[in-house]
Amino acid sequence: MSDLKHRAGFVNIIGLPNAGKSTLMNALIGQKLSIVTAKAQTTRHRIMGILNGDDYQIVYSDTPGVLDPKYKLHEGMMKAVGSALSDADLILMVIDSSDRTPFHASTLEKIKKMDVPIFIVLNKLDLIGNESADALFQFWSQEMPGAKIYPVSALTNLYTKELLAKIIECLPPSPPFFPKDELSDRTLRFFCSEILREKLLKYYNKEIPYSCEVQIESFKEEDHVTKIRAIILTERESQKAIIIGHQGSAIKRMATSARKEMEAFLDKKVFLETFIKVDPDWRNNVNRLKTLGYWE
Ligand SMILES: Nc1nc2c(ncn2[C@@H]2O[C@H](COP(=O)(O)OP(=O)(O)O)[C@@H](O)[C@H]2O)c(=O)[nH]1
Ligand SMILES: [Mg+2]
Repeated sequence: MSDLKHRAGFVNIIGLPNAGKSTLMNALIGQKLSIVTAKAQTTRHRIMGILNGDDYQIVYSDTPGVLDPKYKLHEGMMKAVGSALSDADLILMVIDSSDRTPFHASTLEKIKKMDVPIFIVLNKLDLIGNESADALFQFWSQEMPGAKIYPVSALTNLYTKELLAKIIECLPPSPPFFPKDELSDRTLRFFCSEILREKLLKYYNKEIPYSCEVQIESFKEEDHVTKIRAIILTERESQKAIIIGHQGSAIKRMATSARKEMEAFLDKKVFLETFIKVDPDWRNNVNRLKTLGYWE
C-alpha cells in the first residue's frame, strides 16, 4: 500500500434530532456503534466510527441533533456539534425527508460558510413518494447550490453503498489517522454505558430517560466474563422508584436486555450490576458533567 494513493478524512454527520444520523453512520460502517431510538436527543456525545478499506480510512463523527440549549447538558452537546463543524473534511448534513421542520437556522448559516464539501443526505426516502423527493431536491439545490444532494434510506440501506462511494471519492490523499484495525476512538466501557442508556430510553417514558445518565463505575475484563458495575443517575426519588418498578421488575427487565446486548457487542459473558443514585442537579452542574465526559 503506497501512502500516496491512500485517502483519509473526517466525515462529520450533522442534522436535526431524529433525522437518522446515527442510523446512517451505522449503515455506512456496517456495524451498530451509535445507539438509535425513536426518541429525540438519543445521541449526547460526538461518537467516532472508523471505516477502513485497503486504500482509505473514513473517520465518521456522529453528533447530537442541533437544538437551542435548555440545560448545561445541551450546551455540552452543542459543543460537540461545534467541534464536528470545525475539523471536517466533508460534512454530511442529514435531513429527515418525511419531516417538514426547517433546518436549524444558525447552524445552516455556519455550514453555508464552510469551505469543505457538503453532502445533503435526504434520508428516510422509504417514507416519501417521488414527488416529495423531487420537491425536496429542488428546495435544497436552490438553498445550497454548492452542495451535492443524495437521497437515501439509512434504515433499509437504499443507496447507502452509492453514498459511500461518493464519500470515498471526496477524501483527500492522506495516510490513515488511526491504526487500521481500530473501529472507534471510544472504549468498550463507553459503548457499554451507551447500551444501558439506550435501554433506559427504550423502557421508560416521558422525562425519565432524559433525567438519567449512566456512569460505569467499574469495568473488569476477566478471562470468561466482563464484570460491569453501572450507576444510573437520576434527578428525583420519585424517578428512582419508577425505574426500579414493583419489586424491582422494571429495572430487572431493562438490565437483562442491556446485558444481552453487551454480551453480543463484546462477544463475551457479562455480569452486570446496576445501582440508582439520586443527584438532583446533574444536568446543570458543570463539574458533574465534566466527570461524565461532556465538557472537555
Ligand atoms: N423509515 C425510516 N426510519 C429511519 C431511517 N433512518 C432512521 N430512521 C429512524 O429514525 C429514528 C431516529 O434515528 P436515529 O438514527 O437515532 O436519529 P438521530 O437522532 O439523527 O441520530 C429511529 O427510529 C430510526 O429507526 C430511514 O431511512 N427510514
Ligand atoms: Mg443519534
